[in-house]
Amino acid sequence: MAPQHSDFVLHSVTAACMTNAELGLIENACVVVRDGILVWVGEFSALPAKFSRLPEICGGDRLLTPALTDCHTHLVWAGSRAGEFRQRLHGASYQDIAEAGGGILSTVKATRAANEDELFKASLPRAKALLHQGVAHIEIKSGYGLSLADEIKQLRVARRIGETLPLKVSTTLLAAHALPPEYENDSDGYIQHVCEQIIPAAAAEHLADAVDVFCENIGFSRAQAERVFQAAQAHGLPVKIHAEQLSDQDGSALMAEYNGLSADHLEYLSEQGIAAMAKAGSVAVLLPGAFYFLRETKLPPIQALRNANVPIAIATDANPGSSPLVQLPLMMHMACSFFRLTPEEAWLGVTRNAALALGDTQQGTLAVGQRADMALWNLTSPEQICYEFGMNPLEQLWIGGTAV
Ligand code: DI6
Ligand code: FE
Repeated sequence: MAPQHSDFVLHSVTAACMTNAELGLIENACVVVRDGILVWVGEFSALPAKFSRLPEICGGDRLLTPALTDCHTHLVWAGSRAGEFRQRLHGASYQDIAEAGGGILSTVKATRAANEDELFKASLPRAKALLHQGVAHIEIKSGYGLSLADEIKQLRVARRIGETLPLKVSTTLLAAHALPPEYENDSDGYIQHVCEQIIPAAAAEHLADAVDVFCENIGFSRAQAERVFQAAQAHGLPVKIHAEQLSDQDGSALMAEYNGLSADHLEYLSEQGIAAMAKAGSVAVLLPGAFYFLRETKLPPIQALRNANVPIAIATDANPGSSPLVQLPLMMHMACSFFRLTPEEAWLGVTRNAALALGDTQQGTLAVGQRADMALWNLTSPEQICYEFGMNPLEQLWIGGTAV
């Protein structure tokens, strides 16, 4: 069924178009939507007469922005790790828990045990929560299946979320997230399985829009990540990387060599990694929720990223182990308070730069030709969303010109 959109003029808004570092603000602005696309953006007083017969919507002098994008989530999973959180607060270490079969592998066990419907039912509310905050585009990674059938199952559930809700879902194959028990002491054997079986299967079924690797001393090595990238490239899939989260493995520079979309986390990113990312035009995705939940103290190199003009995005990293949350505006607040991003950087990080991190050039700004994914906020100024948290200031969301 073709989506129903109406053509309309939305006026009496302050538009933050995200077209420059000052957010491209236009007072007394007006946008025109036709067939789900923005066909005019500017001051209401300059609206061409040819649009004057379209139905009008009054924005009540509210703030209008592009809809938000959450460009890094692992929101399809089963089970709960709340018990592990409790154990940690009673003195157990992360290591004790992992050795007792907990940690990522406990989520893998629960995710494998769930059938597709159960997994869908457990995950849908997380995506809905983001939608209700003004998010129109979500990336969802696999990585809790770690077998051919279970990775495919996770990706199918991610696609189904995109078919069920009005938002757009980009899927990422993260089979190289952790070592499954079947391959204990044989990480090269597992990487071979990922490259020769899982990536080709996901590509053949069009279930993955990108491929990701957890490159870390507790994950996979740089050399193993490169093998995964080569397989991804052979199947025409763009790459991204979880890198420099706990240590510097030079994973970001490797991703840049493969012209990847983004490197994510980045607390331990080096000057060399930053230079490589700048040259490739890749996005630096910051995940303040994981920084907070893991009680990390090392800050990502924000000023060096700024100096090198690397685009910065912000995402939730929604996952049961290191960032159990689905609140993108809260991540804007944390990016400002922990990382000292400016409110302008935080806004660009969940709109234009987040879309860029997903290779989506049709969304992320208010400009002619862009998809009419827009959010109207009960805010008097853009920085308010970074300052005050806990309220939901969303007044209205449109996705592809359709009110949601
Ligand atoms: N980095 C993380 O912080 C999460 N995954 C990753 O690659 C942790 C995922 C989990 O603990 O379930
Ligand atoms: Fe992650």
